[in-house]
Amino acid sequence: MKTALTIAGSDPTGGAGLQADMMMFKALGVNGVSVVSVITAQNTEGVCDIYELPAGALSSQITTLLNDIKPDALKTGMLYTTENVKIIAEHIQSYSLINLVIDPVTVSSTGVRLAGEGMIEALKKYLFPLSKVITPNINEASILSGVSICNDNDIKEAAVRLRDLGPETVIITGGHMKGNAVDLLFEGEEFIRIEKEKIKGEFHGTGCAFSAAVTACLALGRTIHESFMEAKDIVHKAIKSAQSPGMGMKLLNIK
Ligand code: PXL
Repeated sequence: MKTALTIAGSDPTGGAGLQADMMMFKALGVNGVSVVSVITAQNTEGVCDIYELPAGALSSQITTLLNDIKPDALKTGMLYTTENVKIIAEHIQSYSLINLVIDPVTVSSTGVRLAGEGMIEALKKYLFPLSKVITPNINEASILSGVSICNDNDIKEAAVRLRDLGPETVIITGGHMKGNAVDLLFEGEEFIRIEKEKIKGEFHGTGCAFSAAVTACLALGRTIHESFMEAKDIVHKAIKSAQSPGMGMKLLNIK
């Protein structure tokens, strides 16, 4: 069985973060392993508190796990601190990990900042050059590239700029744009675009689910194009059958 690793924040609702990633790995038939990078206190109405881990806790979790299990692919989610970014980059290099998917989490669905001081710059400098794919949404792509995104051409411009920072592939997910949900994949030559009808509602964890699905597919040995299509499809289905366990946003029904 193939193994995928997530290094991400804990979300007690299970709608996002490492809990959602593990569900997606399972749904795609991949053995999931997880390392927690930061702890959030939240419910479906929003993020209340963010707690950093004690010094050494991230590094210890990664080395202990990797001394035993070598993942076929891995993803990063909410990392929050510059220090976390640097630790992860060091371990990816020292353990020669491949198939790194970066979900550059910066803001929650309810608008709370999920990136501490300097984290975004560190992500670009230390992790992007090691990655196979980065999967920003429109807001994240705009923050990371400096391009203010209003139309399809702006998305392409952002993708080109982001790829110049080192990732092999850039996938910008467009579910947060007005109109249909348009996702764009850029590997350096042509732009590949998938458009799907947008489903009405406020959903939590779509970015986590998408990047986890891409990671699982890469672990299974699929190409980046196949992973993109399959991830888009499974997330679309999970959004269509989303549930409301609480009083706030809907959570995806990953299966
Ligand atoms: O959806 C982004 C995200 C990722 N990871 C964690 C989160 C959130 C949003 O709230 O809490 C842990």
